Amino acid sequence: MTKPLKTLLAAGVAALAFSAAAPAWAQFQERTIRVSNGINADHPVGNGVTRMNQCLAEKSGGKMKLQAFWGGALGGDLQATQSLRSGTLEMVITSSSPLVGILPDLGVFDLPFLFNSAKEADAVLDGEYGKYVADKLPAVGLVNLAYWENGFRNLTNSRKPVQKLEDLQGMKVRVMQNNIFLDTFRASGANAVPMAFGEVFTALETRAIDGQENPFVTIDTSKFSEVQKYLSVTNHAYTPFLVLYSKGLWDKLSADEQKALTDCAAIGRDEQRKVSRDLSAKALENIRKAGMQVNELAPAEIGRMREAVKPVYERHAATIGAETVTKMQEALEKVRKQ
Ligand code: TF8
Repeated sequence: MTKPLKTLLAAGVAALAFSAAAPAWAQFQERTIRVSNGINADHPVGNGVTRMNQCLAEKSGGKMKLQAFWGGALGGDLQATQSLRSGTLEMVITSSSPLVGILPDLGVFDLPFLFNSAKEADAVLDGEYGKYVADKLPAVGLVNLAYWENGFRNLTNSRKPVQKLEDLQGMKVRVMQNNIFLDTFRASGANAVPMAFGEVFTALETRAIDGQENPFVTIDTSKFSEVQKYLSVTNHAYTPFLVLYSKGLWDKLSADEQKALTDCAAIGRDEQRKVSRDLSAKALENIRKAGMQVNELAPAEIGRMREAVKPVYERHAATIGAETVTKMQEALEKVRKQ
């Protein structure tokens, strides 16, 4: 090959490479996307955000960045979500439960003992049903990028081990600001007190309340073991995290930017769930080491609890939306057959 031809070819290759890369990145602007979190940075959500950030850097040529805020620094779950709706904040990673006032259909995830396993939850949330619920969010000013994991919830308190339904009698248990959780705990005989997550530690410390319920990892990373003595493994509900974007601000993004965010939220999700599940046993160990007394419940006692809260399904079907509940039941049946 002659020298000029070689140079010409090299230039051609470079131009091709440039033309392949440039239009893609040209669709991205320099953006710092603020993400609000109610939990602390050492929660598996931190791993998910880091992974999502790496992915965004690759796809946007370093132009799009997530800037995470932890421990409710930008407000609690509900408050931060309202900021998304008014377009003053880009993102929040929040439990769906405090948002039922915004979209009642989200209450479907709060029904007690709904999912039997993480596998079931993944299949329903990542499948058609998850999309069916997510498709309702733009109408209320929100876009859900993915479902991440908070996890199966368990009960802690400062009074006694909860071994059976009767032990809950009169116990002052904080619940999320959510009518289904409120009803579930009332139906179990507890004195349920709705409260924002940010106030829980102090309320436990001052003994304004006796207990609360959250997944192991959240109990551990929120240091509830410093102010709680007993942990009872109830697995009474599974809460997903929604990875939400402000609809108003979403509409200002290019199609490529939107796609990068959606794709990277799914990649972040896989990492987040993996870490959440790997860490769950470790979190329980930490809780024990911190001096909490842990008890499992006899299957028969869990059965009695399930029975006691069954009417909650009936009572809330209308507020959640009959179709949303029926479709969930169908989705679960399908998953359970597989
Ligand atoms: C709750 C939730 C919260 C999470 C966290 C703020 O009990 O489980 O812990 O939504 O991200 O309020």
